[in-house]
Amino acid sequence: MRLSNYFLPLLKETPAEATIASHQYMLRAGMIKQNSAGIYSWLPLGLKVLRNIERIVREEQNKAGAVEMLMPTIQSADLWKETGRYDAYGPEMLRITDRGDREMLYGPTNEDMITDIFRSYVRSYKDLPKLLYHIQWKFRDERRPRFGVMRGREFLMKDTYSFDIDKDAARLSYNKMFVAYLNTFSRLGLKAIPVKADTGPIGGDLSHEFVILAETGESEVFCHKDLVEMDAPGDVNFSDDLSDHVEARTALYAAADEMHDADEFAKIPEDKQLTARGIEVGHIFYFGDKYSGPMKAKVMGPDGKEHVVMMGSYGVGVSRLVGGIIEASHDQDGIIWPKSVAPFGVGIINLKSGDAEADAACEDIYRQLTEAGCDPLYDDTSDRGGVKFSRMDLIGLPYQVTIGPRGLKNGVVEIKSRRTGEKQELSPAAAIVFLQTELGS
Ligand code: 5CA
Repeated sequence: MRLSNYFLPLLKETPAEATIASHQYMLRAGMIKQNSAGIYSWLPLGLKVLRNIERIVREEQNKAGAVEMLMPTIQSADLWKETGRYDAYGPEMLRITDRGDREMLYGPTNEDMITDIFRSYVRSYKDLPKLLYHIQWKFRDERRPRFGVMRGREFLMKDTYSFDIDKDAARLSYNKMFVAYLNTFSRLGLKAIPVKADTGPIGGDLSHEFVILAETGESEVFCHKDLVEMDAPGDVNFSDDLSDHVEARTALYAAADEMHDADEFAKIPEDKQLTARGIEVGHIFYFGDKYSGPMKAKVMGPDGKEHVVMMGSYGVGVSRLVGGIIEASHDQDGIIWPKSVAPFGVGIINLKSGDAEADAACEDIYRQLTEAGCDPLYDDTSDRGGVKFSRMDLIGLPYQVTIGPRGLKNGVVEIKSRRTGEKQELSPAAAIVFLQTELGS
């Protein structure tokens, strides 16, 4: 992409309403624009990151055996009346009436609807287990939308729903999602800790939140320090019993503030006690027959009898993750994207636009990096070098290649790593090989 052709509306000043780094940088880097409280347009740079996160979340869901579909944003109130949630949900639900005076709502979540879909088609235990998911916009009329996309009113969520014949089988589905979440967050460059959590309006008696540690997090977490050091399981066979991976983590104390038990926490050796702020990026629930019971979602079991299916649901805050990743990875100059989600792989800085030799060298590298799959953003504008450098630092691409007449005279260009600040001079050909290797493309 040529910057001259792109739409990157940067802000010079930090907007007063933004109090945390991710919100400030997302506005300044032209990633989002607020349209009304907690409702944002995703500008091109922001959308690229959102789509990259979505892709990784999707790939890990598919690996775990979940099947993608898409449910609508607008739902009929009827299903929610069947489960009793229409009244229970409260003012967070945006209620709408259509022209025929029918009660509708903008979905804050989809348990009721997916249970209806399931009961319409599935009749036998032979079709279980089933894991279905979608990635869809949700609306919650939050009392205090804040911190940009972290607590929005309209936000993008990946929500998966599991259906099993009994509680033991449902636990296996829960474990699959538990492991898939650890792998997902690790690919996003995050250390996410599973902590025991309250189930709120989703319900059920078993639930874990996945939190990333950040000073600006909205929840307080208490946990064993070893949890922070544990690597994600990585390559596993999802048809295996994954309980070892889950138990290795749940054996260590970890709780969000509303589930915290000070006496249990005190039993951890003092040097291993960690109290920190965290951002909830995922939340998984087992709630058995809470929805399948009242909605009569039943299948025929191997015993020839009807069984109410046992269910769970599993959410990832896809749009919240954009902010969460920035909270975990930035410095005073701007964002530092992990390679896996960066909006572009590398920025090309032409130090002397208009100079025939510099222009030709930039065009050449731009073409070769594009062909090599490095997704370059070429700053071909006539701005000063200093402006170009600080712009690239702000938007946080993993690498910058700087090309100017002086280097070209010596046959070199300069590559800078945004994360380490390390610079090296290489021939243009070596620079392309280096970037292609680093960016894994
Ligand atoms: N149906 C269940 C799981 S599928 C559910 O809705 N769970 S949830 O309420 O915990 O939401 C799932 C995830 O969505 C949360 O972990 C969080 O990362 C994200 N999320 C929730 N509310 C917001 C919000 N107002 N703004 C941005 N992200 C949110």
